[in-house]
Amino acid sequence: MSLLDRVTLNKISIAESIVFFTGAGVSAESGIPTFRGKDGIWNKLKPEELANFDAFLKNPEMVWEWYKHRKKIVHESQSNSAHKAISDFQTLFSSVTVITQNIDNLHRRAGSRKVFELHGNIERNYCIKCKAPYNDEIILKASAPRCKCGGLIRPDVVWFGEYLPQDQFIGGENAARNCDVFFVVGTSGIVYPAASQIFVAKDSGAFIIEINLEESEISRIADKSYLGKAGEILPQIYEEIKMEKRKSGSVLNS
Ligand code: BV8
Ligand code: ZN
Repeated sequence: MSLLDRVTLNKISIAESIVFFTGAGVSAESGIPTFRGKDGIWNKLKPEELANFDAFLKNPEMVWEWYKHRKKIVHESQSNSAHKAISDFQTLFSSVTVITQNIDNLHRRAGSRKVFELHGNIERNYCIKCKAPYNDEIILKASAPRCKCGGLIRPDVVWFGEYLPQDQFIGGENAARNCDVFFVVGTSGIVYPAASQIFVAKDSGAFIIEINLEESEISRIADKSYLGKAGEILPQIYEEIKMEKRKSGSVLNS
């Protein structure tokens, strides 16, 4: 029983450029907890208390405890079938871009080559004073690791009230402005300015396809919504598009 109706199948098959805009839901099946929703991590902890710079300065040990816990989860996790299907789209289309709000690096680990990380990457750290980069080695040795210059080291993620990395944001926005099909996968769509890129795609005429367990802030502007697990829906969409492109003789390389 095919998942894609004729219109959606055509829209995707003839597309030149595809973008996948992802949130925590795309990594849920890798065992990485989402933020909101019934078992979200932010039900227990308040983001303001942890994912912000003032909280970090006030209590670096507590914030580091949370991030070390999350680093461990990410380190032990694998990319899942949703990340893999997104990577496999690169064999069907010459232009596939991922714009992710996630900090878990799982898209790259699954083979996606063009990834814009709007909220940073938990596998990187830097000194707040001299910006020197640090890998996790020093992090694991201290409750509030410090740089040689004496500055506190922090995770390279974007906290509330902080600007997003300009190069990543502009890269994502350009991709959103110039794509034919824009998938929105596993995001509640409430965090800005990241979520604004969905509206950039919409206003630029892209066909918006949402994949989520439930309705979200984005559902009202989606041209098509698929309710269910990204790890089940995306591989099925990939297979149906691959078949369609094989029929029309336009598969890049499999
Ligand atoms: C900014 C950090 C400019 C790393 C995150 C008051 C004060 C200050 C700022 C604000 C304010 N009010 C509003 C703002 C702006 C604020 C904001 O948008 N707040 C929201 C909460 C209202 N934004 C900011 O502060 C941004 N910066 O504005 O700077 C500025 C500068 C100076 C002064 C003022 C302004 C920075 C935002 C980045 C914050 N950092 N994380 C970390 O520790 O992780 S946010 C956090 O939310 C994550 O990055 C996450 O990616 C992001 C979005 O969440 P989602 O990915 O959507 O995850 P969520 O759990 O919400 O949803 C998961 C979805 O998946 C659900 O819909 C679920 O149904 C679905 N799902 C689950 N399983 C599956 C699934 N779908 C499919 N398959 C499944 N299996
Ligand atoms: Zn330093």
